[in-house]
Amino acid sequence: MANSNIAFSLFFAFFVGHGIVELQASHHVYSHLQTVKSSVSAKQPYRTGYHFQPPKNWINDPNGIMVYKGVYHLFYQYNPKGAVWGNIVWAHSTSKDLVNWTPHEAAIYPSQPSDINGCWSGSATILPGGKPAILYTGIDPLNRQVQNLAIPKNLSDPYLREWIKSAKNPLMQPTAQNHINASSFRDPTTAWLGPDKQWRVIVGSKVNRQGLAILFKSKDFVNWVQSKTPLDSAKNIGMWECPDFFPVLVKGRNGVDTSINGPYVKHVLKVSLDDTRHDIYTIGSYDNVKDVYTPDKGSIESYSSVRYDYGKYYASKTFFDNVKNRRILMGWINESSSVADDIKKGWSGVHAIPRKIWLDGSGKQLVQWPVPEIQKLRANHVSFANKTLRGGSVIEISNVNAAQADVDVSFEIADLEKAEVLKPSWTNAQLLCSRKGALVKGRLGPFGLLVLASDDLKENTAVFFRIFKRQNKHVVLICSDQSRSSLNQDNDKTPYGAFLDVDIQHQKLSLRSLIDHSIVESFCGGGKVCITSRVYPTLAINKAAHLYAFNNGTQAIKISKLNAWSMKTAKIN
Ligand code: DQQ
Repeated sequence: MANSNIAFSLFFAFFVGHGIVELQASHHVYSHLQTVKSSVSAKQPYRTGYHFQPPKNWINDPNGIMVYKGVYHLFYQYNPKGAVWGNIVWAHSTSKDLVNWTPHEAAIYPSQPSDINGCWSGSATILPGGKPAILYTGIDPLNRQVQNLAIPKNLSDPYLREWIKSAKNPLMQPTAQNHINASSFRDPTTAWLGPDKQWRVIVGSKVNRQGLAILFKSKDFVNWVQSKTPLDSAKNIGMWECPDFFPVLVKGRNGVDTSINGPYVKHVLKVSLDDTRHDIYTIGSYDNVKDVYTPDKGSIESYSSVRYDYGKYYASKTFFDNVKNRRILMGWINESSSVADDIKKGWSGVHAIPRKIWLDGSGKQLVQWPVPEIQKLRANHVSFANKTLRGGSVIEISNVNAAQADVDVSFEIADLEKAEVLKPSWTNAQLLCSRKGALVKGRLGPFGLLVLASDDLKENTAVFFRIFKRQNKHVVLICSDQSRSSLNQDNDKTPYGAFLDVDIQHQKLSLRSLIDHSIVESFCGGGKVCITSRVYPTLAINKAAHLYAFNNGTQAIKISKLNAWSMKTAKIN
């Protein structure tokens, strides 16, 4: 069966010393499939044209992303031997534009006792003098999770092809004294400098069901001392994987270096929840003298916290791009297909398009937008404006390659009074999208796009809005309904959804979707809500894929503007 949204953590228990150490991998572990050789045909319909993926095999988290001497570096969790998780190394690709990527040899792979059973996720920090350093999780001979350091062998190589590991590894490890859970201690962040000139880093962890961001401090980046209290924690939420902690400007869209603090920034703590496989975040203030992070009122870590993406998107990471003064977010998009299908196609996992990220004017959420470099792939521009979509209508957007496209559309609603009433119990957006899919008629909506659609519409992924009213306010629901995305029943086709905080009395409703054969990455309300769907059409592939705008509500709505482009194929390894 398909992967479900809830990850099943696997536990291996075995005896070490006097006690039992419980070893945990957050990924599905299929030991017998970890070294099954893959062969991938270039003609496969689900290979992406411009979303990052290696030629074959399994990939997951982006790691250690940075810009060095004008070159962007992407490392990522990779199984060189098969299409399921296992045998994990840090694969490495570089780029001058975040669009086209050149592969290199794996940068970090098991080679010393402190990582002999795997090189798991971690981050890069740029040390004074512009020297990069990588902290990553190693799995040691006892299968304990420990933290290691690697530095470039040759700083004059902009491609940073070779890395040396510290002879002092591991630098942070679970001991009988610190009570750190040896099977839940991983994914160090980019480190930041405090006013006392000491480095700080957090590592994800848990104790029972409490998620933790354990804080360590160091004067020299080698000797690390655990702080008495974690930087943050939350009860009943499970393991915090891949934490990310960074400042954002209160005003403006530029990014700032991770060590910056002051009244003009807020801090963001993102954690990847192993329980739900969602990347959630809080926004708050960070006192770097006392090392206390306080999430703002109403910004709390829970299963229903704000998310970077309400679809398939996990283990993300940001970095500060000091060349263009922006903070960039990169994330992993897992498959929604069965393991048998993944093995058959010989690969698994892709990365989302790098997104610029900044704080919304409300201060309550982040905004994300595809980096502008991606626009260089645009070709065959199709555009129209002021087109009325009557209730029940579907119009084709032709002359674009609908399997590999960038579509940007905005809608206007003439009479908001016609909105249906939102029932008080309708608080779960995803559930509402499941109940009210694209075929369920409403008044104001569903309207939006039908992407990766077959000409008979038997297959399509519907990305659409519905507008409700509650008391005197309007509520906008956005759904990515993949329930009809494929005739193959083995895929996870649960619809995704979120509420969009937008003032539709005064603003148009915008939707941009990056369509790439088996990915629909959507940015709604100018990037306030993102939803990524992973779909596997059987009819709507390559030239047989179509793109439509539709309105299945009773009320007419207007497309105020639509721009669509075919996307050229990027060099993605
Ligand atoms: N993936 C890595 C871990 C991390 C998890 C292992 C998140 O370090 O916690 O491949 O997807």
